[in-house]
Amino acid sequence: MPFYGPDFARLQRQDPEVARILLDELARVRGGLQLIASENFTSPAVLAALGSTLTNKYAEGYPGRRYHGGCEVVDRAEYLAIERARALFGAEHANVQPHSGASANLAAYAALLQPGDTMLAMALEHGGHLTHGSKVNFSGRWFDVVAYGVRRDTELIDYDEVRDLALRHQPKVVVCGATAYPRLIDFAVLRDIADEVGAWLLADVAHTIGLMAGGAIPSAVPYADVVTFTTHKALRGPRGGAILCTAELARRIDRAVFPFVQDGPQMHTIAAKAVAFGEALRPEFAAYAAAVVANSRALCEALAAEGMRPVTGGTDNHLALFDLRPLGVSGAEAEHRCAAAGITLNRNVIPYDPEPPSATSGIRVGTLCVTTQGMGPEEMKEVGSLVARVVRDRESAAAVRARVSSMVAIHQPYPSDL
Ligand code: DSN
Repeated sequence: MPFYGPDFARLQRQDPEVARILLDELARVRGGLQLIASENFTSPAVLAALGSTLTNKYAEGYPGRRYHGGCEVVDRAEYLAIERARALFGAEHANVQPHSGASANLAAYAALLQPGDTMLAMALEHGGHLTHGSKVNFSGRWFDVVAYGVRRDTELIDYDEVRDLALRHQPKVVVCGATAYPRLIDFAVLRDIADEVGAWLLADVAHTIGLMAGGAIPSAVPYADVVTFTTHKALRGPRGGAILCTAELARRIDRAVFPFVQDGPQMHTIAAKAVAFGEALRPEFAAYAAAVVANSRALCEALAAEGMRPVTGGTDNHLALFDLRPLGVSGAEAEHRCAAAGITLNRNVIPYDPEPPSATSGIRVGTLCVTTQGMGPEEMKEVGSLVARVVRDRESAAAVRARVSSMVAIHQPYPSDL
């Protein structure tokens, strides 16, 4: 049976143009190495839920309290997703309706802040996220944002600076979580800081929630009032967001998601989130999360051995950030050279980067995809040397691509006999 299932033949007959795009994308991921730190490969079971008739159902409101009729079946999917999320993270309350991480953050801010209120969050250029107060995002336009960063010498979060800024600016919310920070975040210290100034602590752990679910790194849930996350990164679920919070904030969060920020939830995605949470509750997922971190360390060491400087000196999670200035190649050029060899990664600003985001001095790599494909530390050593070879020498792209093809041929994300 072809991977996309029996209905794929119908799509090919009806709309060959779209069918071609689906096949070409499958061929792209099958033919190369995916090192984007925020991507993963969902299971066929998650894809099956996503491709289901639940996409048709309008279900504004919450299970048992809908504004549309006929929700008795989809209610079961949402109850299941909520219960599994609560069990997985030991959370008092879960909202599984946010369409994305950005929607989850928008709802969390709406629950805790009024426009013009002050929030303290990590600067985008030091590893934070667009929705943590960037000037080009709603969060930076609607709130009075005070940014903290990392120290120049250690490239680690400067918790003394966070405390000083909190005492000086008295934020209503302290935001933590990052998209390009390779180390653990000390949620206990941030909890203390938030308590000192009477602020809420919001942890946006979109990148690391799957590692927390698998027990590979400490969880933010016991410390934060609100935890936002995406379900498609380390958690390996469908594209989407979710929010965990204390019982005290449950009603505020629910009302912020619906009706304030969103209307009809995507019930097919919620069913797929339930599938992913169910997968993450299994013991195999803990093994996956541990393997992701082991692979990340191995890849980081391999690239460091090739002369790339790891920001902070290493990694504790699924990603690593490298300063390429020792090699004399910009992040953008490295991204381009890797792409020519079938290796997908992204350029990334490094802390105190003298280059603009369009060029950058760095790259970010992650091991979520390659670990799902079954690669281990030995393969990471080779991946590190292939990346370094093509970054140094663009003429080696064809040779590197050939080796990449052989590696992924025996570690296919989606075998064709599914
Ligand atoms: N910032 C994106 C990334 O980490 O790739 C996710 O929102």
